[in-house]
Amino acid sequence: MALKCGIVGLPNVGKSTLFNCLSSAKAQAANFPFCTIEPNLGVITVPDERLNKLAEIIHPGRIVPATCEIVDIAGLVKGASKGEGLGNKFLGNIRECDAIIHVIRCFDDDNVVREGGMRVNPIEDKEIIDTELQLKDLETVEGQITKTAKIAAAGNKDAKTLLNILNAYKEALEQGKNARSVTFDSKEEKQAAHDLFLLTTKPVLYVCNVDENSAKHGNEYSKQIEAIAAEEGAEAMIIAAKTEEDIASLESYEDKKMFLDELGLEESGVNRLINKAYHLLNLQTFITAGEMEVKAWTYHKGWKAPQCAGVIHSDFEKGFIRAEVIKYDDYITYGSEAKIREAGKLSIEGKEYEVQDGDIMHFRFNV
Ligand SMILES: Nc1nc2c(ncn2[C@@H]2O[C@H](COP(=O)(O)OP(=O)(O)O)[C@@H](O)[C@H]2O)c(=O)[nH]1
Ligand SMILES: [Mg+2]
Repeated sequence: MALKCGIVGLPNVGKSTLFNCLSSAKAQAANFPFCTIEPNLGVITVPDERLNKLAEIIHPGRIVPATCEIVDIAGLVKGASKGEGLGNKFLGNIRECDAIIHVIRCFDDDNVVREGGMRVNPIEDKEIIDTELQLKDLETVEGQITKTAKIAAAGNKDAKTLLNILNAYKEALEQGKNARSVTFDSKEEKQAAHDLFLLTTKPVLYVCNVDENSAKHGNEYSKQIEAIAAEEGAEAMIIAAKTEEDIASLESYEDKKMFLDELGLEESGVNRLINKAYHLLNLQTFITAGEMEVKAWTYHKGWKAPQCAGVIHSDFEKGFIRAEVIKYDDYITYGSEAKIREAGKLSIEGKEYEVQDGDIMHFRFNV
């Protein structure tokens, strides 16, 4: 279940700079090098200190972190939904993503032109992008309404449910709201809504790209975005992309650390961003640990043991018998599986066990 995030935003806001600084994160995660699949598509590892700590105890053959695909989606400009700029090419790119990283310019720099040559205006920038995505969704929704209305009129129950969903979305989109502002209660409605693959239902993370001096606390521009994100119930974060790009290009860990310290940051923006994306998507990590490898697996918060077993292999889910679970903290405290067993800290869990972030899992199954 590789997570895929798409970076969107107006031209010259720092999308490619952010993409580059994510890609230079390869130095931090040398065991799974960043690879550029296409010029605008890269795979990065999800930073997770726990894997390294476990490896210090277990000395496995290798460490396998979770990965995340990042796409730098260019071409979104005013009028894009009607074919301006690169036109609709970007839409397919966004549709394939699990989450949207919306980069917004929150820095002044006369050398970097803003569209139309106007003053920096983050709220307006955000609205331009939101509007293009909403218009595209409105087009999709209206098309579906025409089709669905006929089937619903013939008495089809599923079509009636879908029609209600579509009308709710239409109303919100016409008011300039994102489709994600509409929520549904039942499982059936949620599924039907998801199957529409609308652009503005995808979870979004607003990234305020600030100047170096604002790297820690942000600035007036980023405060505006944070306020509006809070209203929407969306997440926002501050990053100084250009500075982070410089940091990421440094060779040694010590140099990076020093640079971050100077900025008053504890963690690089890349790490914060990936962790935010995980949080946004309700994703968590369980770990398998053995002599061969210590490996991170991604699952959805709330999943039970058999479903998580299925992430490793479908046979594990089908033939699930039980799971042996060790808490990460216990592993670190006791320092070996034998000692954990002795202390009675290894628990045997059944089908109903809800896996917790950081659980070290061993599945028993038969096929
Ligand atoms: N001063 C300043 N310039 C930046 C910052 N981020 C990006 N830039 C510059 O803005 C220009 C456009 O950035 P780019 O990442 O290519 O934008 P994109 O069109 O959104 O991909 C480049 O010259 C960057 O060096 C920043 O935080 N501060
Ligand atoms: Mg670019």
